[in-house]
Amino acid sequence: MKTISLIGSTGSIGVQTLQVCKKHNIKVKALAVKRSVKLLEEQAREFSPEVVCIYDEGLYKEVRDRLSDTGINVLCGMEGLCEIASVDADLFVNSVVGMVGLLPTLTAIEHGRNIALANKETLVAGGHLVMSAAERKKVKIYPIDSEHSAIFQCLQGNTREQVRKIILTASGGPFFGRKKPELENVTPEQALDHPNWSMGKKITIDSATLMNKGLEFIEARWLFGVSPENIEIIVNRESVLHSAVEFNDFSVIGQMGVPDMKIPIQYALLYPERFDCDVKPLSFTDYGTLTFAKPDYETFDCLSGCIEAIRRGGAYPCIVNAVNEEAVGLFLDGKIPFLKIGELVLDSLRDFPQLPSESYEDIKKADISTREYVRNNI
Ligand code: MN3
Repeated sequence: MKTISLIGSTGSIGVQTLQVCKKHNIKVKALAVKRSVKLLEEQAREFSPEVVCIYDEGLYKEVRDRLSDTGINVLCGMEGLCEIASVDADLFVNSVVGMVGLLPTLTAIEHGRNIALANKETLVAGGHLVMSAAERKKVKIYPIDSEHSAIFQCLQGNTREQVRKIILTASGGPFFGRKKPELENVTPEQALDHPNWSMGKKITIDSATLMNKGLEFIEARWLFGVSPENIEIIVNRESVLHSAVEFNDFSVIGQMGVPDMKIPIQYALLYPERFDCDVKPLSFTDYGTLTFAKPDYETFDCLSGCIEAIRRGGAYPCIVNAVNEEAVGLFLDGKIPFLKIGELVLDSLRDFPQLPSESYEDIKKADISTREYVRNNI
């Protein structure tokens, strides 16, 4: 029986991961959540892991009391997350949101655990650290993000040397086709209304600003070892083509399916097997037409900011990510307008010198000083 440990189990990806585990009889050995005590208890009782972790240390006692009759070991904080990451399981599934996922990823690698990765900030902030550690420890990283799962699937049976370019698809988000003047008064409610995918709040805002595609661009650069010049972003409005690879002979292989995260989650969990999945089959004739377009780099500053950040390398991807995490929080709290998110991202590229990025401590420092910068600049 295959076993996993999972952090971020009450988020959108986490909940679907557990559904896939249930369907395919995968044993869940460990679970971690940020602060959803009630859901954690329900999941713990349903899946009977050996250990759970509540990231918010203030809720530790409550979780311990709720689970006192179960014999389940309860941990808390970053230390707890890292312990979950090192649990002896076939796969460590990282589906937390944000920079908080980086240290657990690095810890799992040090313990030789293969990883199913949904936490894109891990590769954005510390891609060079993660990939070199994974290579050293011979750890495999299976992408859960639908685009990267698509690319990973297209690469099966081919070598990296045969790849000419990666074609990363974007839905375009809820504001596709609009220009800056039409985005000035966007409210959190409007930005949270995504046409194709249902996701958590942070990633939904990131999809509206196209920051999400910028983060995925950086993620693709690290996961597949391609230079930024060899990644092209195209908009597929229907989110049916999930990404594609162009090979040396100009043959293009793409992966398609209905927009449902269960497919990439299941592929990462069961790789290389393909079994029945609880999604609708893709019907081309229901769609009739698939439309493609270039992204609007002038309007969506977050996207151009991310591409500039990975071209410069070093700590810049970490910096733009931290700016964005802070800015999204401020936008959701009604403290800054929508367009200010992208403005702050571009400002940070102008204002920050290159910072050291050789170690986790360097990255953490860059992350902290960037967050301070955002708070001082609004
Ligand atoms: Mn994606």
